[in-house]
Amino acid sequence: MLGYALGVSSETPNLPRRIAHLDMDAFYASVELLRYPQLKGLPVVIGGGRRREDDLLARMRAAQPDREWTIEHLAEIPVDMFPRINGYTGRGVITTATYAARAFGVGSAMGVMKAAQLCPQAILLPVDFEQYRHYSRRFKEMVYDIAPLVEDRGVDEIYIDFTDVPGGQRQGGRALARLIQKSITDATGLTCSIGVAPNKLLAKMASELNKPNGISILQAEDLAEKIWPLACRKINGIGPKADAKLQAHGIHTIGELAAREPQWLIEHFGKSYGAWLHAASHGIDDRPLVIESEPVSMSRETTFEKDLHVLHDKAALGDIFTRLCQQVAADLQRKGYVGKTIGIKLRFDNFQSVTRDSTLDVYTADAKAIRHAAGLCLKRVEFKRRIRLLGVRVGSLVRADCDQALHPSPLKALSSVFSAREAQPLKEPHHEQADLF
Ligand code: TTP
Ligand code: MG
Ligand code: MG
Repeated sequence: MLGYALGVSSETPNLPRRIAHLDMDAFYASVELLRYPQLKGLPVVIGGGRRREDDLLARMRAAQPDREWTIEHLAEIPVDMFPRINGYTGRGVITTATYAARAFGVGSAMGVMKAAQLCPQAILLPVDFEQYRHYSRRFKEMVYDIAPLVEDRGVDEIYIDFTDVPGGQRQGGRALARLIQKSITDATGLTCSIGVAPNKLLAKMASELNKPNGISILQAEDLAEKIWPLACRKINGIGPKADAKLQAHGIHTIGELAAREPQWLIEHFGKSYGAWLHAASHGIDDRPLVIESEPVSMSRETTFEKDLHVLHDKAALGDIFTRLCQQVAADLQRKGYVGKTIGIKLRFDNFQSVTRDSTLDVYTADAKAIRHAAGLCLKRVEFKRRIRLLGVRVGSLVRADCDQALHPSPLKALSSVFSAREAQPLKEPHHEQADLF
């Protein structure tokens, strides 16, 4: 993984800096509702233990033994079969709650038993970190594809530099924020809230102003109206201790903090923290985005309107395959990346998926080189069924202008882009078929 911090990330100095903060809504709970859509709108809390998928299904099999209950039937489990929080006795803590549960005062970091007192009818689901990580990756990928300068802030939030992205300045960033929200919802079924502001500090506050599924646009001149009435704790960096001390001095809101002389703040809170409190309360923050993880891969895929046959539809498949390679190459070139792991993905009509990849000796963003390497990968697949989906991926990305990409080691430079590592042998060779597209 590459890591470097960009300075002030705008490359065009005359465009005002626009930074977005995106945070997923009730993240763990919303992911759970994707598999249990029948719980939408109900108070649900997540916590109390690790997931044991089969518990619920086992209950269903016992309750209704005359029909099949598998992982595909999760959405059909009746609501009253779900465990309620009121039977819970333990020291577990809630990770999050749906907005319906929050209406009862239930929230993150609360003991499950305390939550049970506030909202005994709430449904209690265990955590499934693997699933949350999966959706975390998915939503971040959607954003990278639209706006590549992203600072990862953990499982459900990121900062995004809107400054130079098309639409990033329009209506203060609202147009781009809408597009990102829609792309994430279309791809995952999840909603998020986005704040767009001149810097990270204000963007983070803005993203909370309109939750869930909201967009807040903040300009420097909105400070007095929208930020100063908020409690000091809303500033990311004012913790409970500092807040208690501020309160003791009669400072409750950010506006009251902003009204204090910087010298007074320095005397009471120290040189560095005092000066920072003053700057923060005036909405000043020029921290750059820390781009910790560059996109590691770019891909294009397509699901066919009808499943295609490797022989009967070979011309169509060949055309689509070439076009996907051209699209990925264009994406790489547009975003300034080159990669050297070329992969393919296929999904068959029974929904079984296969992937194959191979690593080139040199980095590339060239459509023909990608097509060639991807074609070799295809030869390693057995085609026993019709194809439903085809995808091409380029991974191991680096920036096209970095040393690695520009100056491959002399030995490796001798070998051509086309010397893709030899395909692993097939159990049953199907070369003729694969050669067809
Ligand atoms: P948050 O973004 O703080 O909360 P949220 O996404 O659940 O709700 P909101 O709509 O207000 O953003 O945290 C993201 C996830 O991190 C959350 O779904 C569960 C987990 N988490 C914990 O496990 N413990 C905690 O104390 C908090 C705050 C979050
Ligand atoms: Mg969240
Ligand atoms: Mg969050």
